[in-house]
Amino acid sequence: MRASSTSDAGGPIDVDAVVIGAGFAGLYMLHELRSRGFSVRVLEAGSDVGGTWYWNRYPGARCDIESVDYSYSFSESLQQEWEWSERYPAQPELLRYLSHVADRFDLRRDITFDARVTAAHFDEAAACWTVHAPGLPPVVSRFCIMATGCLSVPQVPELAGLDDFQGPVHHTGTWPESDVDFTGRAVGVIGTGSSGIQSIPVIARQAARLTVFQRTPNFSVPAFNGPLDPDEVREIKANYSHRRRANRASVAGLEWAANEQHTFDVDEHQRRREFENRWRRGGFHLLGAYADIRTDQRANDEVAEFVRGKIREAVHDPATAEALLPYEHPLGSKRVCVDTGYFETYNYDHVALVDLRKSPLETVTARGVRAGGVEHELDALVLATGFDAMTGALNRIDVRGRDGYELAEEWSGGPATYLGLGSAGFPNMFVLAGPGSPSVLVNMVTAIEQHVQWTATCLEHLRRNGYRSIEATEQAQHDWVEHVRELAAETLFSKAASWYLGANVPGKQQVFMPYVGGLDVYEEICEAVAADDYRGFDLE
Ligand code: N01
Repeated sequence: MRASSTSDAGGPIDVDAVVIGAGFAGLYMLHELRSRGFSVRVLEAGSDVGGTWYWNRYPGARCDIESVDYSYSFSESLQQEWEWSERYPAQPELLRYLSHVADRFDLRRDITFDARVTAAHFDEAAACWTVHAPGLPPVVSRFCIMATGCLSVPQVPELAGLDDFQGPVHHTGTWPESDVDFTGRAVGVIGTGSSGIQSIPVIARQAARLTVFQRTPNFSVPAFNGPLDPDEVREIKANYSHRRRANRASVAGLEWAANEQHTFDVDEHQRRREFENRWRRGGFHLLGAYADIRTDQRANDEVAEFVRGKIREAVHDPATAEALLPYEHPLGSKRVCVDTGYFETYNYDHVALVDLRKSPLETVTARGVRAGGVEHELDALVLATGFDAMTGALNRIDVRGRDGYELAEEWSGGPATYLGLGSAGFPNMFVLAGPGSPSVLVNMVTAIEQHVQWTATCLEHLRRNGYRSIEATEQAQHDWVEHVRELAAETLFSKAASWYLGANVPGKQQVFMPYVGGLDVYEEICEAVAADDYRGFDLE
């Protein structure tokens, strides 16, 4: 294979594969391809590695999956030597981890930072991609691998008057690197998804006054985060490969002791005990209480009411508690938030909740936010308003495949992929852990490792057999898109106006994007496709 080459005169960089993004997916893709003898260039918009964990520096940013699972398994020595300090890793620790990985595997020499890719065009005659980032030489490569992330394009709502606000406005997804100090300030937070729910308790500790503008109440469960117990870590490390294999062979990319019983197989007393036990374990364990929580509305109502009871217990003022109770969507149909002291924050005198359903947001003014006829005076505004998820980053790149196909145009009715990995009309392009794959519904790092390994093995197969290109067939893609849609329709996911559907972005086609069938089943399908000479792909 070709060695990576750059022209001093600014001519193209010529490699076997270009990878867009240097987060969890891009870093491992680079390492895996390099170790299999491919030359690679990674283009990263940020000034350092980290992806999601580079940009999301907002106060309280933390992963909702446990550190010992939300980490790479591909290197036994890496997983043995790295010491996590807490059960749920905070953003700075995750960034240190990814930086360590980049150094340990000497990845930085093949990464160009501050390289925001604007275009990727396929040349059919040469069977090569040319990838452009302003101010940098183009990269020409046989394969183009999108490691662009699912939550990397912040969604800033079109709020009347936003430009008139005189204080600083920060979106949680593009938080400044320098410290933002809210001491003595009146701060407003718009949005109560995971980012809002994580940042609100931390901002409340600093701000003189905090006003939360809530449009839709959300389900949140406590993390019960804390330092990791060294004995527990020793035990995990002694059997790490076993744990990782179990994660990989599970529905969610992490083993969480899912109960196979159904909600009404047991009486109310037993049900309550099961919910309580899982609540006390913290995080997503509650979702595994019964097998029908995500498919049966009555079953879901039981666990949802249990969580609403916990909210009533946590919040002292009954009217505020009432306003915080989620009824609009089934539990788990939007990403359940995992918090530390979120609901209790509303017990502080300096924290106020504005229920936008009763007091609609009218306009941002120079001095604050007016909602329901009341102007709330603010010194700073935080937008925890989410992302143009899953397709946002890809659709913002001018991706052109065979015969002038434009990706944004082809996907205007929703992402069209085969296995989430390839797209008809876009030969030699791979998408890592994006739409059409388990992706955001499972432990992302496990999903990424599966995709990276499949893709690297596929590239080796092409090299070994002298193929120049691989492309999903229209038929295989059509069948897969239909399959992904049908599976989602059997669940309660379709009952929420969530970002999984694209419902949070005005004008975006609403199509349920991730594959709900589970990582275990999904990997079996991917392996069967590869074993059957890449069934559903054209190889030339
Ligand atoms: O974004 P969201 P997020 N006026 O879209 C509100 C992952 N994540 O950044 O529900 C008023 O969930 C909107 O209201 P509504 C995780 O997968 C993980 O919080 O549309 N409000 C909602 O309350 C997560 O699911 C971690 O009515 C407006 C909020 O803004 C995903 O990222 C941490 C509005 C957006 O919630 C996204 O989470 C953080 C408007 N015009 C994120 N527009 C962890 O690992 C939007 N909203 C823990």
